[in-house]
Amino acid sequence: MILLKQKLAQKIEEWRPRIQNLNDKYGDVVVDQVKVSQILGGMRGIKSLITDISYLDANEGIRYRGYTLHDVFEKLPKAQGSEMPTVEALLYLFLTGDIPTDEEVSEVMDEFSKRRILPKYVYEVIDAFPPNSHPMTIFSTAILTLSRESFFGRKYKAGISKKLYWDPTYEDALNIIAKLPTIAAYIYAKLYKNNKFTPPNPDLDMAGNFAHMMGIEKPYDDVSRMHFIIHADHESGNLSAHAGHLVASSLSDIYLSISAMINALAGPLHGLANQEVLRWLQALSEEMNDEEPEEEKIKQFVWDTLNSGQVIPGYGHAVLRKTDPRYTLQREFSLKHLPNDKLFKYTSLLYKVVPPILQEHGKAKNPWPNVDAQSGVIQWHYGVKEYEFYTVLFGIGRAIGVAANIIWDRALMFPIERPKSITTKMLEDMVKK
Ligand code: CMX
Repeated sequence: MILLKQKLAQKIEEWRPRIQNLNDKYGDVVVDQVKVSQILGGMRGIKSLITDISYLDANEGIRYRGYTLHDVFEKLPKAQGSEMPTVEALLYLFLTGDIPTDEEVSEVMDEFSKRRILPKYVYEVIDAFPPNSHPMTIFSTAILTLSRESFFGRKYKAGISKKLYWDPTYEDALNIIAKLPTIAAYIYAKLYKNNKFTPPNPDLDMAGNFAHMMGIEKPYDDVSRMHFIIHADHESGNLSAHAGHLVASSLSDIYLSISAMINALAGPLHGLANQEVLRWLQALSEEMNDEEPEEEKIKQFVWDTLNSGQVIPGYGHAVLRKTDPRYTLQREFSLKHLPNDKLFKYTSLLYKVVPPILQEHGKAKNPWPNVDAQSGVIQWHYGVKEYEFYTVLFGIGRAIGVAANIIWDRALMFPIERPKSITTKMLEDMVKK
């Protein structure tokens, strides 16, 4: 057993009595009240989920295991010859709450290397898709196809104690995370590169290997590390994480759960916003005749979008009330590596003009940019211009957090999720009282 799994097993044993104690002694303590507006408003803000892997503060942004994103990038061990930490180090942090040593990271890298091979039928399923299919549909299906490999599924059928559910789930989780970059790079090659697929290199870390399979030179390996790390988790209530958690709560295997998570991410109000940002930026750039951005013309374009009843993609958030630190990190990277990129200049000017316009427009509770306002511009700069593919990249990152959460859900033996619904008439009667 590798150090990561040993430490995880030990942490699980330490954690279980805390949950047991809360349940046994304080099960009737009221934590939150629910307003009518929250029932009608997508359950916004109701405190009803638990995770120790990340926490989102409306003003500060996301923390992973108590660390801000800046801390995460500073403290996690870096990939060899790289500015960025490895995804393997992040997974270690997610599962154990501890910053790993180089040796601990290298063990996880070896594990990923061993688990990376894709069965032939997955390539065949991807090949069977018609060429105009959306990459997120192919991605979700390819993951789903792997359900037949589930170790948890086999153990469950054979009969396994509930206390041990987390163990085969951990095996499934590492198996699927290790395979995602190969699935994604193969989809990219099939859809956009005439099937010219570069096979994986077993010596590279997960994100470095993804850059290698995409056939893109440095610093795209660091772009990939940064991208997967910042997208990895955003609490349990965000749509994709919640979808993954919900499906897994029925003891569906991790392939079924991660595929569901990918489907949730594929909507334009969530992960697909990164594709929408690029589509919108292209329309903006065309309107400007591809010239240097001009403030007044950009303002007009933003107003035209709003006046036609559309949202400004990449702006606003259900929880955040300040600029998303994931946006800031990518902006800092862009200022260092692509300051003269034309689309980056558009993005920078939008950062100046959009928030005051959204404030004047008066609807969005948060006028500031989110992660999606900047991620696609970096991909475009390094040659990934097929923007329909961008949400697949988000999906690889988000799978790391969702899988880690599912392992812990099983370790803490959380039950099947089942909130209560009521009828409109019941709600009307309640407010009359
Ligand atoms: N442009 C225009 N209007 C916006 C807006 C934006 N960027 N963001 C919010 N609004 C509008 C909403 O559509 C809503 O209008 P209605 O009252 O007519 O329905 C109103 O402002 C209030 O919305 P809110 O409470 O501020 O935001 P929500 O929690 O309902 O929604 C989000 C959050 C992200 C869906 C929304 O801000 C949005 O649509 N943004 C653009 C899409 C986007 O960037 N999504 C990615 C988010 C990050 C991610 O998950 O990847």
